[in-house]
Amino acid sequence: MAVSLPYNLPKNRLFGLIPLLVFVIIGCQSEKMSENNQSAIFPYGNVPPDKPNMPLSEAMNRVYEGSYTSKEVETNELFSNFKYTPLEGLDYHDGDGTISRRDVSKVIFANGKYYVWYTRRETSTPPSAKYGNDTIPSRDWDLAEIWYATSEDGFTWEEQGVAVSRMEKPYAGWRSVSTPDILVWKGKYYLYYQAYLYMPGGPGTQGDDCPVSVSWSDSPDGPWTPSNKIVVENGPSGTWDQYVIHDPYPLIYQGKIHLYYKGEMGGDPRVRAQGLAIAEDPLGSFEKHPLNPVINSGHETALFPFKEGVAALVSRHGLEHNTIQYSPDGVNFQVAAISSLFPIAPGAYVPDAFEDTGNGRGITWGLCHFRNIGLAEGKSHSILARFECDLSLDVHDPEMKQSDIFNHPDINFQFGLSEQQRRRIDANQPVATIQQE
Ligand code: AAL
Repeated sequence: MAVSLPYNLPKNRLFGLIPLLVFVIIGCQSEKMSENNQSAIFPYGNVPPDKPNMPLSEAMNRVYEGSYTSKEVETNELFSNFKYTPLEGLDYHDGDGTISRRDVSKVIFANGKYYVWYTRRETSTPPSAKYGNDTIPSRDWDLAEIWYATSEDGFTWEEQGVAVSRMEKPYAGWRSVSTPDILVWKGKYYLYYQAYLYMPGGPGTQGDDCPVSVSWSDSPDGPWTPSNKIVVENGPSGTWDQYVIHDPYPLIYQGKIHLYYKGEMGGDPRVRAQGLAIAEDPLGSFEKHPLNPVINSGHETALFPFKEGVAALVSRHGLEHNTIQYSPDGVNFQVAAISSLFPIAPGAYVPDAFEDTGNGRGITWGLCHFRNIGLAEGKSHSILARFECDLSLDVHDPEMKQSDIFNHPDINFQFGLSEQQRRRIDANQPVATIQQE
């Protein structure tokens, strides 16, 4: 509002103008305030592509300044829900707990078919943490071997036999070999795995300490030559990965072998995080990244090249469980999406896992496991399944981008209150004392 004052008026007449001036000043201010109010209200419609020129809440600021790859979940290339299909072709002795398959590797395509490697336990009894001995497995992955299966369509799988057997004593892996993952490097195949030595009662009962070893072959069908070498060492005493190096997961990135792994930082319940070790030779030496841990959460973490960086499915544990993360450099990960019903121990089909193109295309399916099946009846074992997702730059599947998933109420009721919780509520105790199991 433009105002011009009558400068040539006598002083006494100026006093008479004061009410007018007050009116004009208030008018100016309220006009200014109403301009601000209008621009301070966030607009209706799709989230504006450009950051609005107005004060934003922290939440709305994150949409623009945060680590999401898109401003809406439906167009976020690193958001997906997950869909599951049972596999055809694998036998489980009617689920009596004497045969178990779990912890698949990445899926690769070779010789016109898909290949996957996994932990396979076939024992005369199901696992028993209490009675584990030379023939009774203490855990589902005790007294196990690494087997493989092939498939033409990824739904029906034919088990081909053992790839890596338990090692001769005293080599690491004589007690059990488990949790493999595959690397293809300069025309040769390398299987990395957890190689268990002796542990009173067997693996898993007093921590789960197992060095990472590797076997190699000229063909995905073997035969596999064990290196009988520990390629990723536990950290020195007092450091975060001093006891546990699990789930070795190799990718080729920036010309080098990037092997991600899970370590356990201690705590009760244990804090899991992911580390990175880099090598130029598949048999080592692997150098741990100085910024380890590079992911602060997760359990069996699947990673894949994405755009110029690396993406990760981070599930099960930690502050950032059930997130999909992205790092532009393979090291500095940030949350790119939050999802639910994550595959457990996913081994994705990662077509460009070893291509090092600098333009990773993402993933659309893989295998995973369901564990503790039959536990209540003393028949504990794991089974493999297939998952689908759309974390690919080349696929656009709107059904995979729905975030509002409706489960049957039975699924929620399965996660009902424990007896202890119910007693607490009935007794109207104001503060919960929940013991970790
Ligand atoms: C898994 C993996 C490792 C653990 C155990 C077997 O799912 O994290 O392999 O040692 O559980």
